[in-house]
Amino acid sequence: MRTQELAVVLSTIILLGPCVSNAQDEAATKDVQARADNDSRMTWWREAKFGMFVHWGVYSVVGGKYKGQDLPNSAEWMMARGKIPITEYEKYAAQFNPTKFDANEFVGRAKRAGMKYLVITAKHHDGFAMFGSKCSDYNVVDKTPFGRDIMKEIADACQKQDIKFGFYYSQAQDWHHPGGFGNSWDKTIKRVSNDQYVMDKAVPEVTQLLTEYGPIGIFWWDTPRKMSRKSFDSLHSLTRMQPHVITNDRLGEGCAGDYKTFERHIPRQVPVGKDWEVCMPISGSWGYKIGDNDFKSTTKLIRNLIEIASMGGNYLLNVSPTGEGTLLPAAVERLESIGAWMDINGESIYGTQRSPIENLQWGRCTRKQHDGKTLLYLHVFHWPQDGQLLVPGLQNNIEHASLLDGGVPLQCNRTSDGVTITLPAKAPDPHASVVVLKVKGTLDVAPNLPTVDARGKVVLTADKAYINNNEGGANAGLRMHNNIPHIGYWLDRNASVEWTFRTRQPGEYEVRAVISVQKPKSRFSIKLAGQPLMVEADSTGGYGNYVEKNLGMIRIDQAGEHTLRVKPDAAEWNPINLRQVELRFKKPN
Ligand code: H79
Repeated sequence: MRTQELAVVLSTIILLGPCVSNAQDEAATKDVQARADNDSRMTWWREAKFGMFVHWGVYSVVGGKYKGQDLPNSAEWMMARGKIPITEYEKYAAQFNPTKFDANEFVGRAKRAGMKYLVITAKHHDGFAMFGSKCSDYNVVDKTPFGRDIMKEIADACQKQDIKFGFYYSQAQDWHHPGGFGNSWDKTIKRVSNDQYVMDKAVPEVTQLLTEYGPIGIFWWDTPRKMSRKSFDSLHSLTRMQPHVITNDRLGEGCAGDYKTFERHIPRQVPVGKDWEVCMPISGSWGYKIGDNDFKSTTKLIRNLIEIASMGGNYLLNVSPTGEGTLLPAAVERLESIGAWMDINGESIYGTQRSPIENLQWGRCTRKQHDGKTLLYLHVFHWPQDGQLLVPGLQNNIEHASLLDGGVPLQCNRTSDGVTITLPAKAPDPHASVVVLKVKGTLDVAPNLPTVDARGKVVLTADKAYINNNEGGANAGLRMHNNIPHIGYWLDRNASVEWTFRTRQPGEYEVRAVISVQKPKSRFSIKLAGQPLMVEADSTGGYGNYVEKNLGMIRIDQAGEHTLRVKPDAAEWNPINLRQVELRFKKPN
């Protein structure tokens, strides 16, 4: 390798972190500089907490209706759901004329709602570019009567209003290009390779988006597919053009990006020590869909934001402009109401961290460290009838307690159960009322991690597992059988499952699992601190037949936090159902 090439590879590893091979990945993780880069890149994002997602495209013209008929599911998928031929779908572009669109007004709505960033569909799976693409005339400037570069207008408006700006880009699926993934219905396509598509369209478009639209805060890839290594690498290296751009985890398999993406749902378990974001439509569909009245209530939206913040994540809330370029009143009203709540209570969201105080009966808690003190924001959803609010398990001295709205001081008492705060009779806010506690020192509450007990045992149950699974759909998920949770429907051999736990006892542990296997056998690995334990499990006689199995021994070198991961062996995987993994201490090292 020539020195110049080596330099490029090295700088790629340092700037982009963990998307290369495993060995390089680990090298990058060890690299303090790389971590510092990630931290400096992520600072604004961690502070921001709340962003606007926008799905807008030519599907918005007909609001998901094809030949006057409703199609099921999200409107931006209508081309696939309706098996609409390319030539027919192109006609929507000819009708796209959102004359009521005003970028400044639009961005202003995000700003007033308290959102700090905006991510918009530059190109969705349908392949239509919402910007003046230079490599394909299938774009808003060349193919619509509107003829304006919408991405440019929104990018500029964001810059002006101090909103961080990001692109959504469907890099693998493209139902219009003959080399894009996903279009199986239009038989008139004369296929070319996917590499060809990436080279001819995705790479030039992404390059353009990263060079002609000012500073880009986020590049939001979607739906990774099996593209070639070469294509993957060429797309991956592009984000280097803007070293501060943050990426999500959906460029391709094994590419963690800067943060994890959860779609539509708030996860029950979140990864420890990683950044993550929940994206969710404000109604049922991502793209504007006629008749979609499935708007979440303002209370629900505010509580979602709080719940996500209390677990350490960001909330990317999607809105759906119509073919006219405006939002429905139902969306506008909700954004306004969220904004009104944020004006008063934003301090309890922005820049907060995951709170170790979990499983509260009355609501959620977020946390901030400040000047050697801890601020706890207690978000009360269910106002106590007796006026007594218990923060269970909190053992610190409280310096000050007050309502965030208006600053009314509150009395609080420490008891053996925790801290009890005396509240006024009536909740100040119908959605969530915030009590601020100023606590001396750092918190005396440990986060709720499973821990190896005095007998040397820890049981990691399915409901406590964090499931690595980007896309929902036909992947591993939490299910129930006989009222016992298991990870099942594990069709995706790239999906893995992990638990972070704690131990004070280094040593050799026996690994046991409660599983069921349908097919003759299945192979997977148990990985903890670098040394995988390969497991071959024979059929247990069906998915309904669970057995407890001894899977072998594994070594833990030091006390502290560890992550155990169960990962399919790609070559010999057959879906298993997994109820739990158990570790039993056998002997010291
Ligand atoms: O852009 C939004 C979705 O269109 C996109 N990601 C978010 C942010 C997305 N693409 N694929 N998926 C999400 C997951 C796949 C869902 C599917 Fe289906 C289930 C594809 C086919 C069945 C839902 C139902 C979508 C179309 C029909």
